[in-house]
Amino acid sequence: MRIDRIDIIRVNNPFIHPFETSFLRFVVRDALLVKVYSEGETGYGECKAFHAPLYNAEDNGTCLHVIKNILAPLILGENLDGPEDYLQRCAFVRGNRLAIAAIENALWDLRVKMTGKSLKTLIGGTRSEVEVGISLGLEPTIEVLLAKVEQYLAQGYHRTKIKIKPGKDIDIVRAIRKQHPDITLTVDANSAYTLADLDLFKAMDEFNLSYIEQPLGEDDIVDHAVLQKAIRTPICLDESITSFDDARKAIDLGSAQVINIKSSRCGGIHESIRIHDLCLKQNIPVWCGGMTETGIGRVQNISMASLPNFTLANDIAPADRYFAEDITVPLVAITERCTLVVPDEQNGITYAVDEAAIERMMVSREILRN
Ligand code: OSB
Ligand code: MG
Repeated sequence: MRIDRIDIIRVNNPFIHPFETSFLRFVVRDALLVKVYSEGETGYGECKAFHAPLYNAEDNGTCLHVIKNILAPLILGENLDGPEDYLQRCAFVRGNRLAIAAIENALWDLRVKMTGKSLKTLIGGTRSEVEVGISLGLEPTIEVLLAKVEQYLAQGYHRTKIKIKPGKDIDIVRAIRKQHPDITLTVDANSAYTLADLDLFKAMDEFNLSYIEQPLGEDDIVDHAVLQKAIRTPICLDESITSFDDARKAIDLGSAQVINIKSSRCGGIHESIRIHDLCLKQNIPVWCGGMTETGIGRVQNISMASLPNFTLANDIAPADRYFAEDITVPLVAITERCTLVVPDEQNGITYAVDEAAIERMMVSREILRN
């Protein structure tokens, strides 16, 4: 595939209801999309960074720079074999995996267009449907959060995950468990704690959580291993896993019993498949995490989660969970079983990008040619 042009499109999409995590209360999704043009076809990828470096070290500003000035020049005007060839060309780049993944994801989309095969088929997915869990943000009161828990349980969500932060943690878990003794319940701290909070996590063992997601430092696997040895509840790593090697080391150290795979955080679909395969071999179940992405990232996540070891419910929200508008046709929607159907050749499901919706949400567009 000859790479003729790359557009970097910045869009803003307001949240219907603010989504609050330990690091930020989101009111608008500020996102970068990458559109790669090749031989009359186009492929889209989404960069999952935020407006500021709050989740990991990258943000939309750094990603825009890295994509425009470092990564795009490596492939513009070049004859590329595909995502793997691109990854080899950018192997010298340290970190910046959200930026790397944005183009990589677009190249997978191009391969889908050029081969006529679904992403599921190209990566060896085996599931026809994937289960969806809900990720609930922090709310002003426990009562408001309990009402949200009820609302999504009524819709059949397969797992309830709640965001926690210091001071808003064990009381919330206790209140939810009191009302719902048997639901699949997890918490996500987004790195808000340290080993000084060991007693808090020991106390959480009582509540039979399926896992505690990323309690400690965003780049840590050593303290997580100490914590995991001290508690019964499995730890799930999110932020800390940015590569196959991270996953290998974390598993060897005993830092986690579950891994959340986000293809963006790990530098793309190719690296995520390697992590998936490693986890399958090592009996570490995985699930697909979300970044409140637009439909472009959401649809790729569905295909990713069709791999066999994605045995836990995924954070792949339907479009209307966060937004009044999204940028795919059709919009991503859950079935009555609270699953998402994986696009493949048999079911004939495909998602097109809604260019008009992108135009409406667009803040800026950079056009790159060689
Ligand atoms: O840690 O999983 C996370 C959203 C933004 C950034 C980080 C995370 C999240 C979520 C929501 O938990 C996942 C989603 O529904 O997209
Ligand atoms: Mg998380």
